[in-house]
Amino acid sequence: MNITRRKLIQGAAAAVAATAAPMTLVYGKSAEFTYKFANNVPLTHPLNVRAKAAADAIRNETNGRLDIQIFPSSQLGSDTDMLSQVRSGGVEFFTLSGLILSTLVPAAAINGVGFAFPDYDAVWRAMDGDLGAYVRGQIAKAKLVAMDKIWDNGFRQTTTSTKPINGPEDLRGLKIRVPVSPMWTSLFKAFDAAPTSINASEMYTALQTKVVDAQENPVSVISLFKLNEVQKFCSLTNHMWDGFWCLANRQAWERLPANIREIAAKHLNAAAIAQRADMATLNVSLQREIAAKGMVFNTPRTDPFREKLRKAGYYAEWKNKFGAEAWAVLERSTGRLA
Ligand code: X2X
Repeated sequence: MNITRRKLIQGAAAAVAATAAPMTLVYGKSAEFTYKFANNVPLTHPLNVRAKAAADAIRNETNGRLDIQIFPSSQLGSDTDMLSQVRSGGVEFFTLSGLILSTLVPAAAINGVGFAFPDYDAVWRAMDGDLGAYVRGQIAKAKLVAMDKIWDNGFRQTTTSTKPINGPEDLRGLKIRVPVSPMWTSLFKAFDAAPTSINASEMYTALQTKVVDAQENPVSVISLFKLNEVQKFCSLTNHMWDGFWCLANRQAWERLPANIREIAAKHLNAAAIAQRADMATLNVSLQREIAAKGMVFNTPRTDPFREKLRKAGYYAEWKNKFGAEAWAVLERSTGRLA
């Protein structure tokens, strides 16, 4: 290493030490509980912006006793890895799509049933109501704690490098990346597509190297992961709504004194509510932004997709898997599906 480079690195280390110093001065001691908060989205995503604000508020209100550090962008591993870590306690907090969580807690995929929710009003009524309570109860049985308020990922749209999707027949044979979850695989198989399960951390490369030609995600993720650089068309299929449960390792959660737990839950839930509002604004502005950069948008009618799913036996299959009771809770917010 040459001198200049070494100096630069030493300088950078000193700068980090200098910015870290005030915290030590304010609280006079290091935190009693230092917890990791991991997730798969970039630092720029409202989930991380609001999680960071919540961590600051929690540190403040607990007089520095609980220090939550954010690890964005799958820095600690893929979703599959991070799920193992939050179960073992290697990570204390992890925000994860309910559909991916369903590999451990099958009921957690229920909000992802294709074309179930017509709009956000119906989503929040369900997720802040009976359906969310039912899923959190199932999560608790897996020895994880889910905070009351689920964070928004969004209504998912379909992008391709090849052609717009105008109807279900355009999905036939399409090589599409989906996250790792039977709910996604089953949905796209019902459309006769060729889904491949790939973690979010590998998504950009898989599209760039043409391992797959398509993927599906909310506009916010498409833009913040820069997928518009490797995808041309975005069809607003709105085929499912997906959210992030804020999960805590149960032992780590219960190790916290009750008053600290209360402060943490209060700020994390408030952050989720604020994040939902951020997402509503962002989805509109980001669509405009990536359209200006050349992404081509279209809006197909949803009825033919739903009809195809019905004919393929998709709804009947999932009703059977989730059970009549859970399905009835879902249909209370969505109307009749199967
Ligand atoms: O992996 C994805 O596609 C993402 C970012 O939407 C989820 O976390 C489910």
